[in-house]
Amino acid sequence: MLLYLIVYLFVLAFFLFIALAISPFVVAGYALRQIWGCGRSYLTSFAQVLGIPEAGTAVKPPPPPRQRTDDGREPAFENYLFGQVRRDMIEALSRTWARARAETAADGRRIRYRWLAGSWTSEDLGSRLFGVLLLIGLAAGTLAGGFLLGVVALAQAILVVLFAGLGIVLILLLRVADSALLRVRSIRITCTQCYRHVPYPSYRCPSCGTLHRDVRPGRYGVLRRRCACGEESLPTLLILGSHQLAAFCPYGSCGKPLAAKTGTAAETMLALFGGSNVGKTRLLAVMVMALQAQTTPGTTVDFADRLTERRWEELLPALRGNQPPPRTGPDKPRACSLYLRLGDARRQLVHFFDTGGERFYDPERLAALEYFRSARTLIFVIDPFSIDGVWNALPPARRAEFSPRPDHSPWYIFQQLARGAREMRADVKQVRLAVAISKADVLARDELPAPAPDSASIERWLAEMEQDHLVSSMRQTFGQVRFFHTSAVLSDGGVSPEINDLVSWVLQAPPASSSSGSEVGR
Ligand SMILES: Nc1nc2c(ncn2[C@@H]2O[C@H](COP(=O)(O)OP(=O)(O)OP(=O)(O)O)[C@@H](O)[C@H]2O)c(=O)[nH]1
Ligand SMILES: [Mg+2]
Ligand SMILES: [Zn+2]
Ligand SMILES: [Zn+2]
Repeated sequence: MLLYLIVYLFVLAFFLFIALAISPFVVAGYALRQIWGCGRSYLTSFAQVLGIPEAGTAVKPPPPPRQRTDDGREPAFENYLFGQVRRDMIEALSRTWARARAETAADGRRIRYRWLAGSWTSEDLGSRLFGVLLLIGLAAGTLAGGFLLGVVALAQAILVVLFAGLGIVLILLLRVADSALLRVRSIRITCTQCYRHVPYPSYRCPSCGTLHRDVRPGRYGVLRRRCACGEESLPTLLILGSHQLAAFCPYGSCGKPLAAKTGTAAETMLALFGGSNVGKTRLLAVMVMALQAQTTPGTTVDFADRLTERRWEELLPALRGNQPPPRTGPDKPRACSLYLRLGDARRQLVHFFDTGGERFYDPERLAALEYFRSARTLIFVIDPFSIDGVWNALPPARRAEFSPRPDHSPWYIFQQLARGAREMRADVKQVRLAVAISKADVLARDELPAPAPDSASIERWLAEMEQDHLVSSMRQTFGQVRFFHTSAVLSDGGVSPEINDLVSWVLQAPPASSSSGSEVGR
């Protein structure tokens, strides 16, 4: 009897020992299975979110707006790192969570059904205990799996943040490099319609024509951005080639086209002023002709936009036939813009501003000509017939030919502008003034009082014509003043030499060599 008891106890101890010895393995084994399950859920969820293996399961990015919205969203897809990655991660984690929860609940149910259902009698005790071990394994595995998933997700998030940080650094570097390059090349873009400084042009998508207000690197892309139409990816900076796209003024109230290839050349603004009918438009036209006729090797002259080209085509017949050009309207003018490369000098974009003379009679309307804020050189055109000494020397019978005589004196116009310029800018002394006494050919032909062609003689002549107050006011107001006596009619189809001097001086270019008249004005 005692022997039986001893054997029984011994066997019991043995089985208990075995059970105790294997139970950690059972728990660990089941826990590992659960961890593996969690990992698999995570991987499949992530693959699904990215559209693997079936594209249909991917998380679609929200469609970008087709126009820029009021809150500043651009019609472009967000860069993956700055939008979609966050959505993908959140979606993958929530899908993993749902999947793991469902699988764990099913496993728990299966264990309870298979091993724990029914009574806890002594002969079922082994399987009941086994079921309990499995449940412990499931719980431990779920905890460990959850913890590991948390660690992985955190690592992933940190990686994304790191990459996004790297992206942001790259974005900043690119922007700085682009701005620095513009600065080094003295490129400052100005709208030729609203005259405001353009920090960066807006561009239209070449495929769908949608306007991208601000293409610079950012959340829509670092080097390029994808337009909302999906058809086109646009470069994000001038250094990356955005100058090949059609550029527009970024101000909502303007939005007019900018010159082609804006941002590739330094810009010079030249503004003409003077009363009506004094010869501003004609002078501007012959200046362009003089530029076109330059034969210095390497010189190129190109119209910078369609509008300038069209206006030139309209003006050309009147010029060639020495007919009066159409009166310039009183509206705020849009610049005539030319790309110039003069000899081996750097290519530059020159904007000429010419407005109808009556605009200068009224200080308020003059103040709207904000290009005087940024123009470095002004050209003041004086009609010699507005000077009494010349007009009175003209035989009365011939006066009708030159009527209407300008109704405002050069002094009046100059005072309007000088006051306006002083109000508009602090650095008037930095501004250079070219004074052009126009219609030199008429004075010569009619043997009227006329100056010798050099600047000093013209200045003296103006003093003789009782304009000394005008001359000294010019000298006091502006940093540099130079006088020209110009004829803006073509002789033998060519421009007269003093126009070349004027052009060289206003563009601060070396004296030009030009071809014979026959090539002019093409
Ligand atoms: N003979 C001669 N005529 C000139 C010269 N310059 C201008 N004209 C004539 O003067 C008139 C006025 O010239 P525009 O160039 O239209 O004058 P504007 O200053 O632009 O005039 P608005 O646009 O009305 O302000 C036209 O009949 C021109 O042909 C010149 O150098 N010689
Ligand atoms: Mg005009
Ligand atoms: Zn503008
Ligand atoms: Zn597009």
